[in-house]
Amino acid sequence: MRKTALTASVLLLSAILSVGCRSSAVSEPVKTNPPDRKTVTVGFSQLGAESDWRKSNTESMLEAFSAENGYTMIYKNGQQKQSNQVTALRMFIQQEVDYIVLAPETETGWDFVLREAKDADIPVIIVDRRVDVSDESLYCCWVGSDFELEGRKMASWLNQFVTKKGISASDVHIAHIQGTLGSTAQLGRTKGLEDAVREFGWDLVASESGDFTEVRGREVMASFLREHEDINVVYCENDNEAIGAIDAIEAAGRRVGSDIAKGEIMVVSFDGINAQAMSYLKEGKISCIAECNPLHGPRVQALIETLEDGRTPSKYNYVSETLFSSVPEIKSVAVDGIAYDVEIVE
Ligand code: GYE
Repeated sequence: MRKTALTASVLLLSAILSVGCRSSAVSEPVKTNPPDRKTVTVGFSQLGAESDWRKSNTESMLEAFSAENGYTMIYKNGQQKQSNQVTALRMFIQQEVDYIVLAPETETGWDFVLREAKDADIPVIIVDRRVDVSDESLYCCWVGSDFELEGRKMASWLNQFVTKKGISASDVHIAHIQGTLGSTAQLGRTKGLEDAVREFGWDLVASESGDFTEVRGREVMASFLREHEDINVVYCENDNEAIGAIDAIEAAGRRVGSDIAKGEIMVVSFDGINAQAMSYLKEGKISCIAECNPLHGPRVQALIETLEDGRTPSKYNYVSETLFSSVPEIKSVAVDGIAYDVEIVE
């Protein structure tokens, strides 16, 4: 049993968990002054350190949950293994932390350990990717990106691009470097592309996971190039994969860029946090990047502050994001009748 001092928060939690699912777009969090209350202990299970996005995300979390802001953070890096994350969560439960924050690698396999956290009356906040559990009350709330929307925005951009250039759909030969299979970011971005392939009739030449890393991006692209001569677009599910893919394309003696008609291979990707990827974007080596914002520390902090104040946060909290491109002609994309601006980077 947890200490009596936590009874109030236990009652509060039951109230929170009984509230149905709501969703909202989160506005940018405002930095708050250290709250006038006891130090709150947070156990944070990060999935790994596979990409620049992940590194920024971890830094943002560590900065938000500082002693100065009234927190003790216990941080655990799962090293890309779900079993490590499950062990971390069990350790947090044993330590009777006030909150657990979980950035899960893949969506499935969380029911048991989240049930253990619920039985111990510890609220769990999911950040970035989602969990697929049979009982949504096993976690309190989630904050992150709409990955399918990111993919659909990218597909809409690509459709406008090829249409404007007069390239017919059957001449669009796409190589697809996926993220970690079964992660929400992969599932959403892959769905965005595959739906568009069906809708527009593009040629999806090959798909394989690059695990969101530069090394795998390079390997996967090199093998795609050995097997397929006609690739003219590479859809990378993050910037690290794109950097690796560009290396492989150049090592094979091909040029990257948006001039498909002249034999260039066009690279598009996701994130927009890696400095090298942003300079590749300016140089035209990457043609379009769908932004994915990793700075969730203050957002998770705001959710915990809401709970500490005895209020109920929205269950699903989406971050708004843009598209960055070095191709000046496309100024906005439309998904489900909603227009999204493209930020032209020069
Ligand atoms: O896009 C990628 C990272 O889940 C949004 O994971 C995250 C993704 C991000 O490794 O770079």
